[in-house]
Amino acid sequence: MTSSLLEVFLDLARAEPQRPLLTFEQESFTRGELAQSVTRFARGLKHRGLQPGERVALFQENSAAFVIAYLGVQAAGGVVVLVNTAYRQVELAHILADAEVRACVTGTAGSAELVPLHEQLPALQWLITVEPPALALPTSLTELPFATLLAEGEASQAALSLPRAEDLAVLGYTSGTTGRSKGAMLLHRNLLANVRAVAEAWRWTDADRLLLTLPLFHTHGLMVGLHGTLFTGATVDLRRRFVASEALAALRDDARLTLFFGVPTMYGRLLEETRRTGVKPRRLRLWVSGSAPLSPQLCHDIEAEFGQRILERYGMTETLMNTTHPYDGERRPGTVGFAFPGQEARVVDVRTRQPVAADETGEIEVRGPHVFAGYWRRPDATTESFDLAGWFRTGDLGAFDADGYLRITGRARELIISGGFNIYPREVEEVLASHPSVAEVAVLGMPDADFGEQVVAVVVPTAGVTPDAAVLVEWCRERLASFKKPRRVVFAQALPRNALGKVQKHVLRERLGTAARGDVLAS
Ligand code: MCA
Ligand code: AMP
Repeated sequence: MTSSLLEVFLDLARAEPQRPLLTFEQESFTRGELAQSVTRFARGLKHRGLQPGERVALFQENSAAFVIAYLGVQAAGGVVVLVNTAYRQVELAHILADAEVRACVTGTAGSAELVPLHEQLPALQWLITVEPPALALPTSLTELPFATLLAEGEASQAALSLPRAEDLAVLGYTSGTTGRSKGAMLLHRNLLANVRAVAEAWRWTDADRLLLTLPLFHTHGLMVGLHGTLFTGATVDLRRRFVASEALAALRDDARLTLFFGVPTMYGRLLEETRRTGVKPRRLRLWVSGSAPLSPQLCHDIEAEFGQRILERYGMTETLMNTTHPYDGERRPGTVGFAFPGQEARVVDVRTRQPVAADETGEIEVRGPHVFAGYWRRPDATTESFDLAGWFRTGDLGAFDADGYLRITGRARELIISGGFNIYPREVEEVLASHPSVAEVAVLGMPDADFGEQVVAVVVPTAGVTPDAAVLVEWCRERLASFKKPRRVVFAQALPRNALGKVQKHVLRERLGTAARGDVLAS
């Protein structure tokens, strides 16, 4: 029996090595060429002494090297740690220390962030560089240029064994319900089960070609886009990043493309670009949206302009893809459809934890072979997230309609989703609270036309100090990923609190809704 996606890919490569697989900028790889690079990378790691189960972080933009390293680490028996390239000191130090990564694959910009953190990362031994590092490395860190590692792997005869289904494949960091971000432990069998379900539901075959502009460091781009391609033997046009004009040009010109996956912000920008330029995409077999709610309005506008309806699906780092619109049946806007084949989804009352009737709102729970094995070194958080029957509590609120379509209505946890990136208010609050001019702060998400939601900070200044909003934004940008910085800072004399002293964000939200930019909120 096949135990991993890696195994499926290597089998397909062995069966038909000449078939094209991936293009990225000037590079192109057949299945056989990619498999060969993956094997070399894995042997290089083994030759250097990577042990089974050791963690290797990928802190890198989309590239062919990313794909090679991702599969190569798994082929060497290692565990991949995914890191958003926008992350700065606070996120990086936490994730790389928590995962105790031994190696990190990165480029010039990444090394500039990482090298100053080396004292906080005693387990980090190798920087596997796809470009020259920006700074001289301390003696504790060894540079291994990517090409050197491949050459060492080519010369090495190190034995490789295929991962077992129960082996850990990936740590995907997510903040879950509270506190510091946690590593979701995804096993090889989780990855395989989910990609199988996705391929079946969306009729993905080796005749498909995907335009992939999503970042590979998150679930959507990697575990849907890349995994589906590898699993089905299809092809992918991988881009470094999403640029609406470039994506639209490809969607107009390349008749081989059959699939496009995006977050709603990307669809909003494609629509804007089409309206601005008159350029329309060709018909595709399938357009998919996920990672954040797709408004029915945007869904209808896209259909009016492109002549096709988007299929929406719902997923999470911990569970990969959970539910999807039907491929053939009605793709009902404002809903995320039904559980993928072989998986379950239900809605329960948040107090009794019993399933609720249609049209009643509760917490969404999911169960099945796609659900992760727990949080890395956080048995407490793992226990809290599952019930005894194995249902995983997603922290999302929803309801089934009378026809069984799931509608996501809100979130039980505090989470802002901006352009498909997740932002936990507490992380931004902690950074702002560490600024001397801030006495108290509350961070919340407010509607935004482009990103869906935007980060807004309500700040109570330290007595006698007049803080500068721009300085506070810069303070965040230096410490956190830039997409987490507040788009708006509002000053207040006090924060509304309930009898237990908890900040009442819903009250703030109402006040912010009516306040103009630059207003000082009344307390
Ligand atoms: C970039 N910026 C943002 C965002 N992206 N601000 C708020 N929200 C964002 N999402 C800011 C940057 O910090 C920067 O600010 C400025 O915009 C320009 O940066 P740039 O990188 O050029 O931005 P962009 O190219 O316009 O990016 C927009 C984007 C990108 C293409 C929509 O955000 C993106 O790729 N989103 C996809 C995220 C994704 O893949 N999510 C899936 C997660 P400054 O200049 O001030 O520094 S997986 C998931 O959620 C689950 C499992 C699921 O169901 O899929
Ligand atoms: P993450 O765990 O960081 O990958 O983010 C997962 C979260 O994104 C989910 O828990 C949902 O809140 C949200 N999400 C993903 N897909 C959708 C969707 N189609 N509609 C609404 N929210 C979504």
